[in-house]
Amino acid sequence: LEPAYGFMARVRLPGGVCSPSQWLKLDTLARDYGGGSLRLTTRQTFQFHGVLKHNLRATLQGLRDVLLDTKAACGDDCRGVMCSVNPHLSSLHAEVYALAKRASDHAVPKTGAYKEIWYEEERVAVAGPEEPLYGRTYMPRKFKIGFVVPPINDIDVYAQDLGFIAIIERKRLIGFNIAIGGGMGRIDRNPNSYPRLADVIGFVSVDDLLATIDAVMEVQRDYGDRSDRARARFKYTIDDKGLEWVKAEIEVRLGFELAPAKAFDFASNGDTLGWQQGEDGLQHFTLFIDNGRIRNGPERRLLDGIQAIAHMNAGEFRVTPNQNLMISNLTEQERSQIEGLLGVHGLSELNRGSGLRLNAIACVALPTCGLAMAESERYLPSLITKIEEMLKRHSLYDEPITMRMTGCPNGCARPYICDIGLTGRAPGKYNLYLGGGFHGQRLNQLVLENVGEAAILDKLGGVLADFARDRKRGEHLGDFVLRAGYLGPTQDNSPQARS
Ligand code: SRM
Ligand code: SF4
Repeated sequence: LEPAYGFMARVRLPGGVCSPSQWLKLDTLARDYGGGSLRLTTRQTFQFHGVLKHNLRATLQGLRDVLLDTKAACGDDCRGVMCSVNPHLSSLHAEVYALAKRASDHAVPKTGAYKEIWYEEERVAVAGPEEPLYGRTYMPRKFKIGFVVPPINDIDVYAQDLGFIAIIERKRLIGFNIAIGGGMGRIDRNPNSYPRLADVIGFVSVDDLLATIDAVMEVQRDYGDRSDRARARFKYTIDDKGLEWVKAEIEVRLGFELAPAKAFDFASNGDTLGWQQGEDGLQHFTLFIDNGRIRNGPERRLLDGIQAIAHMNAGEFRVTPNQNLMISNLTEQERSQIEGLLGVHGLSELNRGSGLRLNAIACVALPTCGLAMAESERYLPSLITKIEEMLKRHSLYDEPITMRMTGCPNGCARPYICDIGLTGRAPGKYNLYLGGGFHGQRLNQLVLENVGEAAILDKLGGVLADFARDRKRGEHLGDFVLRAGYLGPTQDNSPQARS
């Protein structure tokens, strides 16, 4: 007799887009095999937790039935490709999304092993190498690609191994600035590991997109450190070899020099909640989902409510990089119907939190993550309730403040690029980081190490009081903290920060 092994299954969903019928299948699989819970992730996809080993095939075959799979959702390969969800620029978003999907299909491993194992299909002989990009050894470690459409840096492009920043001229997509070497993971008290923001190294036209992906991934494939897993991410290859060296190597493989990067501007990295109208007149609704967890609870039946909306078979579902859900491309009539369903299921009030809560995200952590050292998803909402009391006192309740919590320093909720970052050290103990850039352009810095809730609230209480009193008009908390001199010399060990 074997123990009842439970697994996490993560879906591959480029850009976070799925149809209502795909949603209904995901909903059914969550109810049948995932303990009635669907988890939206920070890379715009779904996770099922606690899938028993004997249900894994049925789960993956269920996904196959609606043209979804879990390929490259984990592993040393190109992970889920992210894409901005800006509904105002409907046609541009559609164009960039189509390219993100192409990029994902291009970079996904081609092995037939997945079909043999999970779909029980016969092995098929292939002409030529089975994995032209990955070879026999794949990448040294995971590799993450994302596409962003300014001005909203919702995907946190500076946290990607390879980020593409859409450049729009006269309302046309002309190409992408390339950002390389972002990453969050660090190991506490190990100066050899650090979060790093991606560097923008140039511009490529749309036609050169796939070749650029190949060239950048090949450089990391060939030069990434395979002897030390902790140093195997692309950010370290860049710092070890030098940015100029890596750029030159990419250009050699491309066969041309990259054009200089073009100007662009970001304004935020959060989601705009509620209804928005796209340039094509269609309606889009973004619903706040607390830390991405969708299930039926005593307070509200979230899974049932969204299932009812999916049954309308209208529009499209989009998982946002902030673990929220957008239902997009709706007519006025569909909007009214959805408003009715949101009301019936008590979902409209989800979007009515403080500016802090609506801009907060937490990683899964306990009880399912084997690497967690402290609570995150289950703890952040109650911590926010306590901070909200201070926000009310200082008339900051509606102020958009980005806060991100993780149960360990790996950084799955990208906690090093927000106003208030907390990373778990031990049960009930966290590192507190402040001073990050509101649109993901600057890393925050360590201000308290390995402390409990009382110390966190005490520190934040002082900072928020000063912020309310002394901030400049429109100034974000991270910028204020930096200007007001709360931060000492940078604690960030990356050569980027030291320079
Ligand atoms: Fe992550 C490992 C959850 C986004 C950095 N991450 C894990 C594992 C699989 C734990 C494990 O290896 O045993 C977690 C599963 C927990 C669970 O119970 O479900 C996990 N990561 C998540 C998710 C679900 C967090 C969330 O609450 O949404 C995100 C799923 C993304 C997806 O759909 O693919 C998630 N992880 C990220 C991000 C954010 C991003 O990519 O934008 C990062 C930081 C960016 C980066 O990669 O640098 C991230 N996860 C890590 C790391 C540290 C990597 C490193 O370079 O050191 C690990 C640990 C590892 O790889 O060894 C990790
Ligand atoms: Fe697990 Fe750490 Fe990632 Fe949170 S940050 S999901 S605790 S690996």
